[in-house]
This record gives sequence, C-alpha cells and structure tokens, in this order.
Amino acid sequence: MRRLSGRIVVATHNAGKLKEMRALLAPYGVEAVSAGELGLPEPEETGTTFAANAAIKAHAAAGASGLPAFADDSGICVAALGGDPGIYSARWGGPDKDFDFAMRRIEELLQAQGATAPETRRAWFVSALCVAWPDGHAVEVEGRVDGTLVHPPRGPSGFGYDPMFRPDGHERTFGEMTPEEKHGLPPLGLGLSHRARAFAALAEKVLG
Ligand code: ITT
Repeated sequence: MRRLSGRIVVATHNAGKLKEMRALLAPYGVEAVSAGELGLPEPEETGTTFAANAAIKAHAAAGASGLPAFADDSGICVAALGGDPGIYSARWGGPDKDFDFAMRRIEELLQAQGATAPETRRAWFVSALCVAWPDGHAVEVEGRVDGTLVHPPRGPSGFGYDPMFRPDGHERTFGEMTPEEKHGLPPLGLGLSHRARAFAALAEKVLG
C-alpha cells in the first residue's frame, strides 16, 4: 500500500472542513496546502454517492496540482426524510451556504410529519475520504456516526449542521463540543465524528 508523505493538497473549499482535515493530519507531519490556497478550480460534483464525489474532488486536485490530494465528501442523512439531504447537504444551504436556513428546512419537514419524539428524529453523518495521487492511484474509505436531531439547534462550534446533531451516547450536540471532543481524539476516544472515523481507517492505510 502506498504511503502519504511530504506535501499534500487538501481538496476542499469549505473552511470548516479544512480546519478539521488539517487537525486530523497534523500528528502525521504532512504539509497540507488547501485547494483554495493553490487557486485550484472546484470540480462539479456529478457523482450519485459520497464516495464518487470524494473521488472526483481528489482526482481533480491531484491532476491540477501534481501533488497527492485528500478530499472529503460528506453530509447528513435524515431517516424520516428518506436519507435527505445526503449528498445534497451543501446545496441545501443555498447560494449563501446558510445552514441555519438548511436546519430550519429540515425542522419544518420533520414538524410536517409530526416528528417530535427523539426516535422519529434519527440521523447520521457520512464522510467519504479519498486520497488520489497524480498517477491515478487512489485509496477510499468511509465513516459514519449516528445520532438524533434536536430542536432548537444548540452551540456555536463546528460548522454546517453541527448544532442540530446530538451523537448517540452524548448529551451535547456537535455544536456544543470542542473540536477534540467532536473528533473523539485520545484521551477521549478513538474517533467520534464521521470524518474522524473515516480518517482513522485512512490513517491505517496510508499514514504513519
Ligand atoms: P468541498 O466540496 O469543497 O469539500 P462542500 O461544503 O461543498 O465543500 P460537500 O459537498 O461534501 O462539501 O458538502 C458537505 C456538507 O455537509 C457541508 O457543507 C456541511 O453542510 C455538511 N457537513 C459535512 N460534514 C459536516 C460536519 O462535520 N458537521 C456539520 N455539517 C457537516
């Protein structure tokens, strides 16, 4: 299995994700530059799965930069909404990437179904990670975390849908957790968030 070292591109234009991906990479001594810093274009996400979209982003950035590239495609899936917004989680924020608006939309759809009891408000986050090299070689992994959607959303931390998601086994939402708690890094645990869980699998394959 090929190892990741030296300089790599973090193929995201999302500041919240970039911060998390850099924090996850930090212990491994790889130098992470972002797609934004390199002025790389944002490819169109035409895939129908998280994994396909992560691969599109990683291959595009590796091809454009000549460096190995690390991409995440992620989103929140709501059981009562048939898995929506899923791969369209970013788009539900609209052109202004307004996730207060997106969380209100989810809440309205849940309320329309009378979904107020916690067991009717199940959801899960998914993160598909892909590392691609300029020669086309790639490694893909996926992570997931299950939880319940709360109303009203709580907490100023994180990004996107974090304030409305309470992971199983915890009282606080991701929006109320420190980055270390959300990742579930030692000494607190071995990975809590979807991204940290996927990253743990990836690290085993290409890092360290
Ligand atoms: P890039 O494609 O440039 O990486 P993006 O924001 O468009 O950025 P995605 O297409 O993967 O990325 O969309 C993922 C969306 O899902 C993201 O915008 C958030 O709204 C949401 N999301 C993903 N991970 C999340 C997390 O850990 N906490 C909260 N929301 C998250």
